[in-house]
Amino acid sequence: MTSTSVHPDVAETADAIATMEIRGAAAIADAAAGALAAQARESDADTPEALRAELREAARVLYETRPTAVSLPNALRFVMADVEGDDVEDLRQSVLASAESFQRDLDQAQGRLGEIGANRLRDGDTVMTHCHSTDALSCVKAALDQGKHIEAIVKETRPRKQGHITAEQLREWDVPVTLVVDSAARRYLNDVDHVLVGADSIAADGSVINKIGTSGLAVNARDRGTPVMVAAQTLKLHPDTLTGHTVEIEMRDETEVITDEERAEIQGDPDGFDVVNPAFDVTPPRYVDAIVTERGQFPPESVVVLMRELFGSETKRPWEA
Ligand code: RUB
Repeated sequence: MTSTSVHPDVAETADAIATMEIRGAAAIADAAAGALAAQARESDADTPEALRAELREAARVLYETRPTAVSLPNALRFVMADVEGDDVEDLRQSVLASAESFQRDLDQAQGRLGEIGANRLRDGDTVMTHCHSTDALSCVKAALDQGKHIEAIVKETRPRKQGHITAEQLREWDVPVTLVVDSAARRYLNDVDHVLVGADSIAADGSVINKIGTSGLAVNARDRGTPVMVAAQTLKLHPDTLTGHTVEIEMRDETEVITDEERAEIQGDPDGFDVVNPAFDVTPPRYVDAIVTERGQFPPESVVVLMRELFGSETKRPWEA
């Protein structure tokens, strides 16, 4: 079976994830679960085996879109973990129920995480954010709902400027926002009470993989004595790191950094330069004060315990035959 045999909704979702129309680890997980449900709902497979093969192929197409956010393979694992059915209709219903329950849990986990994270934020605090994380913003929202006044210094987050999405969301909630370019962050760290970021993946040693620039921000924050809080649902725990695997850092196209005209000029120059565009970086656990999940707040070094409890020692790869 080729990728063209997946349902158009799956192909569309995969394309939207790859091009970052759908972006952010939680949104990617939600979309992947929805796409598996679409494959099951719309399939005209006539045997459970045929439907399983289609689902595997759909999962593979989704899996191959972006490599760093573990929420994507974790979503595929969760949705396909216990699906069963002796006939096509039973199997279809099982996938639909599983995807729905995953999406519901995702939403509830973010709500719970927000309430826990909000306990770290005091009335009158200012947070500094990086990129756009719905998990991080759920902490601010819960603090606002508790009646706290929160302000934000929002890093623009080059090259794709996802900080603007954060700024817009916070303004919608009437949070006073100051937008700064990334290189201005250190200058304003003394004015903030917390650095608040999300995560695409968390490794077994407590390292946090998040949007490029997070690690520099965390190192600067440690230097200034500003606590770094990472808001990340347990879906962001990367089970493969339990067995020594590292998290792949996505390298994106140089066109996110320089224009075609700029590239054309460089190409005419024999001493022209290369452009690299890593989308994420790794913040070692010693720069992180707390990882806030829906299961509570953890020092980064102890997430390994939670990871073992939730994933065990063996992880499945349902996108493989
Ligand atoms: C987004 C990013 C976010 C995490 C967490 O990167 O790094 O901080 O994904 O987001 P990109 P959330 O824009 O490249 O996907 O908390 O919403 O899951």
